[in-house]
Parts: sequence; C-alpha cells; structure tokens
Amino acid sequence: MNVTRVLVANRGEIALRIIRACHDEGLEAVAIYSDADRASPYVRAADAAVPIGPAPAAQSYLLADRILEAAARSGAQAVHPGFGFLSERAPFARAVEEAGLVFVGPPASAIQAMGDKTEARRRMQAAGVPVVPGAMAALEDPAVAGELARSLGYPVLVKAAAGGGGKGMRVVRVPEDLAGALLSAASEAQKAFGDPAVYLEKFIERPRHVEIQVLADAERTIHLGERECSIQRRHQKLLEEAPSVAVDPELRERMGAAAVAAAAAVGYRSAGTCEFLLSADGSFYFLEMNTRIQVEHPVTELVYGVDLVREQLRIARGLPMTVAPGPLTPRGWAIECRITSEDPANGFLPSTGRITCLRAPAGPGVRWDSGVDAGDEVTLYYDSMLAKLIVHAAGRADAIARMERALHELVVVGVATNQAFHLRLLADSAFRAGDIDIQFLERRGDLVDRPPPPEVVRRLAVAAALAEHERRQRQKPAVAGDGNGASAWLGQARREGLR
Ligand code: MV4
Repeated sequence: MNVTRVLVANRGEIALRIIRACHDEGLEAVAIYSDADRASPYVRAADAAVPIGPAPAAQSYLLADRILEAAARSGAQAVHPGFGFLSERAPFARAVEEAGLVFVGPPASAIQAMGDKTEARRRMQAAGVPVVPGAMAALEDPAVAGELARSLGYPVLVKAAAGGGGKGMRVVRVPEDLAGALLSAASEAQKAFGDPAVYLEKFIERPRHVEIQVLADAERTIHLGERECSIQRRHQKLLEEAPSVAVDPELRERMGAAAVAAAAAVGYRSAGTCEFLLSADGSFYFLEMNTRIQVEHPVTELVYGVDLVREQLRIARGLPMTVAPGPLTPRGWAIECRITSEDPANGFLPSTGRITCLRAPAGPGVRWDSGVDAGDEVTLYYDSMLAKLIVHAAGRADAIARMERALHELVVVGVATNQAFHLRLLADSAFRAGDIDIQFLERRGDLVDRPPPPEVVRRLAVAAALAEHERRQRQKPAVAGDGNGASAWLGQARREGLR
C-alpha cells in the first residue's frame, strides 16, 4: 500500500512527535482532537485535523470506530496509535488492518500474545527467555496455589493474568495471607480488566527495572540496548536513562539476545520494548513486552542515533529499517525527566489551570518534547505529563549536570510541576552513585514530600509577575506606531530573558 498520509490517533506531546516524524519522511499527518484539544500545538502542526468528540477520552480518543471513520474521511492510508489509548488493543489493530489501512505498529497477533501475561510467560519460556519462577497458567484452586507458593518460597507475588501496570498485584510474605491475597487480587483484576484470572510468581526483592528496545522489520530483529527505568512512583516512571549503570556490554548482549528472542517468538514487527527485572546479582527476568512506542524512547534515540518513530513509519510501509547491520554501541549518556503537572509537595496531586508563562530549556545536548505552549489550559481529562526534558552528554555525571542546567532554565507558571522534585533527585548522593532500584522513591520520602527550594520559588515568582505584566500590556489599547500593542511587552519579556 502506498502511504502518503498518516492519521495520528493520539494527542499532546506524542502526537506532535509523530507528526514531525511524518513530515521528516515526506508524509502528511492528520490529527484528531477532542473539544479540549482544539487549540493544541499538535493540531496546528498537522496538515489536517478531524474533531472526534467531547473531552473525556471514552467519548473521543478511545472510540475506535470514530477514529477509523476520521481516517477514511481524511484519505489517510495508515494509522499511528502512539502510546496509551488504543495503542495496545489487539482488536483496534485488527480493525485498522480490516479497514484496509496500515497499522503503524506490530501485527495484532503479537499484541494479543503479549497481552495475556500467562500466555506470554509460556511462549517466552519456550523461546528460552528467562521468566520469573512461578505458575505458567492461571490458578483456580487455592490448595494448588499454596503448594506452588511453598515450593517457590515466600515472599510470592499474586498477579492478574490480564494485568500489567501493577493492577491486581499482591505481595504475600506468609502462607496465612495467601488465600486473602488471591481473592482480593482476583476481585481487583475483575474490576480493572474484566477478567478475574490470577497466578503466582516468586517475588523478586529490590530489583531494577531495565527494559530493552527492539526493532524488527521484515528481514531483521535487533535490539538497541537498555533503558534504566527504576525511578518510578506507583508505577509511573519519572526519570529514565540510557545506558544503565548496572549493565555492562556482556550483560547488554545477553539481555538484548533475550529481548530479540522474545520479539521473534511472537512474529514481532515495528518498535517494541521488553521489560525485565534485574537483580543485584545480575540475574534478569522477562516481565512483559510493551507493543508500542514508549514515553521514554528518546533516551535510546540519543545514545544510538536512531529515530525510532521514523523507523516505525518505514517498517509499516514495508521498507527496511535504516539501522545498518553490525554491532551497535551506545554513545554517551542520556537522561529524560518527565515534566508533569503534579505537585510533589502535595502528594503528587494533579494541578490544573492555564499555563501563563512557559520557557523551554534549550542549548547543546538538550531536547524538549512537549505538547503544550503558553496560554494552554491543563485539565484533568488526560495524563498529567506536559513535556519530556531529555539531555545527552558524554557520560552520566555530565548528563546529570546538563539536566540540572536545563531544569534551572525551565519556567512553567500557572500550574504546579514536578520540576523541583527532579532537581532534588539529581542532587541526591545515592542517585548520583547510581544506587537505585524500583523501591528507591518509596524509601526516600525526603525527596518526595518537600516544598521547592527558595531559588526555584523565587524564579517562578519573577516569571509569574512578568507573565501578569505581559497580560496587562496586551489588554492596553494600541499606542501610536504600534499596530497591535505587542511590542512593549515583547521587548520587556526579551530583556528579562523569558521568551
Ligand atoms: C514483579 C516485581 C517483583 N517480583 N514481579 C509491576 C507491574 C508489572 N509490570 C510487574 N511489576 C512487578 N513485577 C516479581 N516477580 C515487582 C514489580 C514492580 C515493578 C516492576 C517494574 C517497575 C516498577 C515496579 C514497581 C513495583 C513493582
């Protein structure tokens, strides 16, 4: 199929990222937007835009039929789902294919195989990919579960078979708690996934979360090394880096080979990610495969010099990946901080309002992937991620220094953000030593529930005052020789270095 137009079935930062990749590839991009996103930067960047409904995602971005209709009406031949929303729903991928369109992602069969966690475990084990010891099918009989838990040794972890993202999980440390955990996990799984099936694994204590990027075209399946994603809170990643301090070239090759085998076992095409738990002793276990482009893909792009969304578009069109065969090595160090409209000084509660002033960091080695501009409204309808700040430098210490510099340049006024949290984390000696695991932030309440430091408060207050000044200047009647009354406040802003 000759693809010239791609419908981007997503919003915000990732929609803009995909639209830019389409344009780099000489393709046109069609945006879809809800009522809340009519004035979003990604809608302006697209070659055409189709309204799809009211703000709630269930009435817009999750309506597969309406999105397919928008694709047909706009003359798009392909659909890129981005991440979240419909990106990992096998029925959506299938519907796209059945409508005669190209799905920019893996085959529906690969999404489906990886979506069922116990099926994925069976297929991975058969392919020689290390999985956490435990049940290979859903458990129905509590006595069978008890016997398995005893043979694995406590603690064990009860997981939902349809799960992912930590829903329906229960750690069980003593046999007496097992029966209750099975029941409550099943009930939570039923609510979250419409499927009460649960199973058991040995609970791995204090692992790192290390994931491997894979890329597969019709000819080859390769890996692009690891991302270290241990800095997370309640299953939301906050900072990711590539490479990982815990992975040397030999381990990278072993984990990479496991990820390639995992992808090959399900007939994978496109970009995908295998999640692993990595223990302190160097043993690693396959957790699940994310069959989409991920939020944190830019750190891999920077250390491998690859544009993953471009590769997705090429592979979907039947073209070969541009990555040349042969050994690949990561170059330098990349770190991504997710900038969210959440207030870490207030339990990470989402913050809403109009962004009155926004100054994005820039300069050498700095990338700003954002979905918002000054003047935009931040609502509670969607994810709280406003932007991703990504840096690249020669080594980890340089990357940390560069991220600190960039975070000091960042000004967001109008909504609270986690900017000061990131600065505190980057200054922490354990973080700087690379001494992290998935429980790091749980242990370190001192990094989380703190007000921003005085210098950050002061800078944001100055920016807020200037933003208010600009607003008033804009409302003044035009002065002679100044067609729209804008030059005065623009000059003021420029002198303050805030535009
Ligand atoms: C685990 C685990 C420890 N042992 N499995 C969390 C969500 C899902 N992707 C799998 N998860 C985990 N599975 C065993 N056998 C710990 C977690 C886990 C976790 C994994 C990756 C990233 C963050 C996490 C936070 C809490 C628990």
